[in-house]
Amino acid sequence: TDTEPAAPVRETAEEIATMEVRGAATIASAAAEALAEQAEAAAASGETASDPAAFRASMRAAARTLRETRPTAVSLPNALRYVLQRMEGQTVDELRRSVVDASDAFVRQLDRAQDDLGQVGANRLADGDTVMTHCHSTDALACIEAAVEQGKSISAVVKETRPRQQGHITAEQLREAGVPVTLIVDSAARRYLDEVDHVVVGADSIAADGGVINKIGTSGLAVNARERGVPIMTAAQTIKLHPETLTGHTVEIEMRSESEVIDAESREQIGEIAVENPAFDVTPPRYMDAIVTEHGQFPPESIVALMRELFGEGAEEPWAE
Ligand code: RUB
Repeated sequence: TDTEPAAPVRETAEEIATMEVRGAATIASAAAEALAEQAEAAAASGETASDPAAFRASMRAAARTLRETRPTAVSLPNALRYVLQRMEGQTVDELRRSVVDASDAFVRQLDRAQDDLGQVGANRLADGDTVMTHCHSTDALACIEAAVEQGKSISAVVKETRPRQQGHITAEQLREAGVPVTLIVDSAARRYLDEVDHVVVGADSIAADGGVINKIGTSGLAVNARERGVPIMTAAQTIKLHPETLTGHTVEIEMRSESEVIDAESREQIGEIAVENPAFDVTPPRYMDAIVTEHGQFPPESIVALMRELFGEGAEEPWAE
């Protein structure tokens, strides 16, 4: 059909769904880039090339395809909203230009925000500190890498992060940044908290009450860190702020396949059991010391003011049919 998204959009959607492209910020920039590719393809093909309404419809359809890939990281709909709200023009060429420009601006802004929040997060870390990480977050890594660039010597205890082992990516990138890394299984985290000065995690979404939605296991880590007196920060640029939570909506937690938890043979042998695989959890604001953004650091309870300022006009869905 004429609203079937172009091949690059379908490929990006597939890569997000299969987690070849993963992490909230990376998903957001891939989605924005896919919309630019859709605009180029639609401006060059068939009915959409000469019909502004058909072009707009094809952009909305592409955004819906991208939106449906994974539910939890709000950076994805925030990216789609950013680009589609800036789509304007009378002709297809004007529309195409506006989408490509908005996509470029979004990706530039994302990179700049990550650099800026890295500086803020780095100021929380002192020379000689050991940090503990969970999952793989480019925003969290930006803080640690900025601290290293400031000349601070930082070591890391990296949780492997079952079931997908994103900790391996974190371990490799920290090693490349010159940070000595100790990799541990998730269940060893509490034992190692005694040797740690800060816990640094990322976020997929931040709710209006300051709740931090991040990789499953973050909330347990936060509770343990509090009990041990270790400060925990979440590094999250403001595209992680979830506008719908301003009006009482909750953040959907993605449930992934049981095959990530147990192989078919073991499951068969155990017999009739249930297996569940939630990909994210919610850390209540009282267990989080600071949310580090490109606008500075905030106590979780005060993040709602920033959310109102940046997303106050609400969460419209410009991709709706
Ligand atoms: C990734 C994850 C990351 C956040 C933040 O989960 O929980 O901590 O997305 O990442 P998954 P970033 O691997 O399931 O996508 O700071 O890079 O946006």
